[in-house]
Parts: sequence; C-alpha cells; structure tokens
Amino acid sequence: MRRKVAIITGVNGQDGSYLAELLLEKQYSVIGLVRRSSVNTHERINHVINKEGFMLLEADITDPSSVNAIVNRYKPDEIYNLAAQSHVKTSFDQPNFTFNVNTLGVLNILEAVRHFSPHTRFYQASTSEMFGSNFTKAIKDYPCTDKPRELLKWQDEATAFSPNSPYAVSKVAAHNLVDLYRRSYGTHASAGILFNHESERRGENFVTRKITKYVGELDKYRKKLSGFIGILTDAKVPDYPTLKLGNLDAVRDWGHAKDYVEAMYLMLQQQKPDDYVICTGKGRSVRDFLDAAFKSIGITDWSKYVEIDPQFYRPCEVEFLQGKCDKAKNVLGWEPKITFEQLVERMVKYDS
Ligand code: NAP
Ligand code: F7E
Repeated sequence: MRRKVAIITGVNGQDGSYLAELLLEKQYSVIGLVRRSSVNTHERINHVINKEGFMLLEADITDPSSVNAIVNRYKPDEIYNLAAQSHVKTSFDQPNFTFNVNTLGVLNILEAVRHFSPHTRFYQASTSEMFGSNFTKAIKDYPCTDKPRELLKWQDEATAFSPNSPYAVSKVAAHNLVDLYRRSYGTHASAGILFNHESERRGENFVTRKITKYVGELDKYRKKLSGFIGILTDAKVPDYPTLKLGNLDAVRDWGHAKDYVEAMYLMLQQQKPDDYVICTGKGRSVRDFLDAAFKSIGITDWSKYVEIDPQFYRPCEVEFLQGKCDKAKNVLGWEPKITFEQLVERMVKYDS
C-alpha cells in the first residue's frame, strides 16, 4: 500500500517531535523541515531521525523559494505548519521577525499549495492567544449555579478574537488567511485553535517548564543534602537561588502535547476543512501550577523559593484562558487523556 506523505514544519519543536512519532506510527512517510542553524537543534527528534519513513530537509518558511521547491517536488498529502516564533513575550521584543515567520511564512506555504499541489491538506497551528482578553460568559445558561463566576467563562469557536500581543496578532492574520484560501481557492486548510499544551519537551523559557526545571533541580539538590543532614522539612534550603517569575495570577488551560497532536491529525482526516478549539476545559493559575509542582517533591509552602521579577511581566497580558472543545469532541471524537496532575508529575519527574 502507498504510504501517505506528510510534511511537518517546525519538526524539531515540541509539537513537531510528537507529531512525527504519531505519523510514523501510522505508516506515513514524514518529511520534517528544519531551518539552518549553526548548532545542532535535533535534540527532540534524534530518536526518529533514523527511523524508516523519516526524512529531514532544510527549509526556512520565510523563504518562498525553498518552500515552493519542496512542495512542488514532494506534492505531499498533508502539510502540518507548526513552525513559528512561538514565545509571546519575545514577540513584543521582535515583532517584525514574529510577523515574518508567523504570518508571511504561512502565506508562503498556502501559495505553494495553491500553485504546486492543490490536493494537499493543510493544518495551521492557531492559538488560544488569539482570544486575548475576550471570553464567552454563560450566566444565562446556568441561572441557579453555585459555581464560582470564574468557571462560567470560556473561549470556543464562537468567541471573537481580541489579540493582546504581536504574536497573537500575527496568528490571527494567519488564521484569517487560512479561512480566505479555503473560501477563495477551495484549499483543504484547517486551523487548530490550541490552548496551552506542555510536556517533558517544552521549551525551557515557558512558565511550566521553567518551574519544573527549577523544582527538579531543587529535588536533586535536597536529596543530595539529605544524605548529610537527615530528614528534610519545608524550611528553605539555605542559600539556594530563587525562581524568578512574573504574573502568578494568569490562568491557562494546560494539556499535554502528546494528546494535542492527535487532534491535528484528526482534523486533516475530515472530509471538510474546518477550525477546532482543542483544550482540557479546566483553567489553572500559575500559582496552581507552582502548588502542584512543589507538592510533587513534598514542599507545600513554596513562597520562600519564588521571587517576583518585573522583567517577566508583559506589556499587555492575557489573564484568563479556559477553553470549551465540544466541537472537537463531537466531530473529531477527540478528548484529552493526560490530566493536569499527571502532566505536572511527568514534567517534574523528567526534570528530577
Ligand atoms: P516550538 O517548540 O517553539 O517550535 C517551533 C518550531 O518552529 C521550532 O522547531 C523552530 O525551529 C521552528 N521555526 C521557527 N522559525 C522558523 C522558520 N522561519 N522556518 C522554519 N522553522 C522555524 O513551538 P511548539 O510549542 O511546538 O508549537 C508548535 C506550533 O503551535 C507553533 O506554531 C505555536 O505557535 C503553536 N501553538 C503552540 C501552543 C503551545 O501551547 N505549545 C499553543 C497554541 C499554538 P528552531 O528550533 O530552529 O527555533
Ligand atoms: O506564559 C505567565 C505569563 O510563556 C504563561 C505559547 O506556547 O501558549 C504559550 O503562550 C503565563 C503568562 O505561555 C513567567 O505572563 C509568569 O500569563 O508559558 P507562557 P503563553 O504566553 O500562554 C499559547 C497558547 C501559545 O500559543 C504560545 O505559543 O505565565 N508567567 N511568570 C510567565 N511566563 C513565562 N514565560 N516566564 C515567566 O517567568
């Protein structure tokens, strides 16, 4: 039987590495694209590089000639565009670069598909950041609830976008291009509006991994110390450096990346292209994440270890993201499997 061919841009990123594993398991030929770097950036995909069916090519999505040449040559069944400048805070410092990759890069791929491979199905990595400060409120639907107000707010496919960063604006523009190419040229282009998803492979400057790296290191240090001073208590290890963080009150809907790449695959198996929100439905604050991470190494009071540093605040913050993914559940049959508690535990264990 002929293997389906899929191109993954950003294959060496967090999501790209999980998606490559998934598609290889499904017997796809996977062409992973990486941009040129002066150092090796294959850490997350070393285990798939030599697998049968996997090929690594160099291409920068901001360079139309390399994108055109690859799409024209391989005319893939599916393209998953995961490449991005994906850090929200960085997008305030490097807005032009962010737009080049996150918007013009997407346009380059959509144009390549339109001209050289119109049958190709296209996945765009859209994001819950596009909602910004906006949410849908359902007080009317739940008139007699005793639930706290917080639980009655969410974002789904019907919630209007209100982007709060150059990153989010660049992703809204790309999201609109996907819709435009679908309507104008009949491109089979879908966008997954994914809420935050993390993993043991998460970049180290996102808040979850920053916390689990710190907690993991602390755990190792305390274990070493306990050999000398006996049972450890909640008391702070003397002279241990603090963890510097920004806004601890922001709420995010955190899932595991391994679950979320399955949703990407399912979107491209549908007859009709469409947009889908992917999330767990449960918002937690950065404080909640700290609670869970420190608790997993036996520390209940983490206040002595954490320091607020204004450099990690953003010029414009997204305070509350909590999704509702009924459409993905009903149409794709998708549901997250890994819980918040399991996610935190897995990440801390990996970093310990
Ligand atoms: P990530 O770990 O930052 O990976 C992004 C990848 O894009 C990296 O492999 C990076 O390569 C590559 N890249 C950047 N600029 C490029 C360019 N000009 N040409 C080719 N490749 C380029 O991000 P992720 O967490 O896996 O996220 C995957 C996608 O989903 C991104 O588009 C992100 O914006 C979006 N998203 C993520 C989340 C989340 O919570 N993780 C939620 C919603 C949407 P280098 O290694 O060379 O930098
Ligand atoms: O911040 C707060 C920060 O950088 C989460 C990307 O994958 O998800 C991600 O974007 C929250 C924010 O992720 C620190 O202010 C506090 O409120 O981990 P983050 P993000 O900005 O939500 C979306 C869905 C994407 O699409 C993006 O690509 O945590 N926070 N203190 C901090 N954040 C960071 N990074 N570092 C801190 O020290």
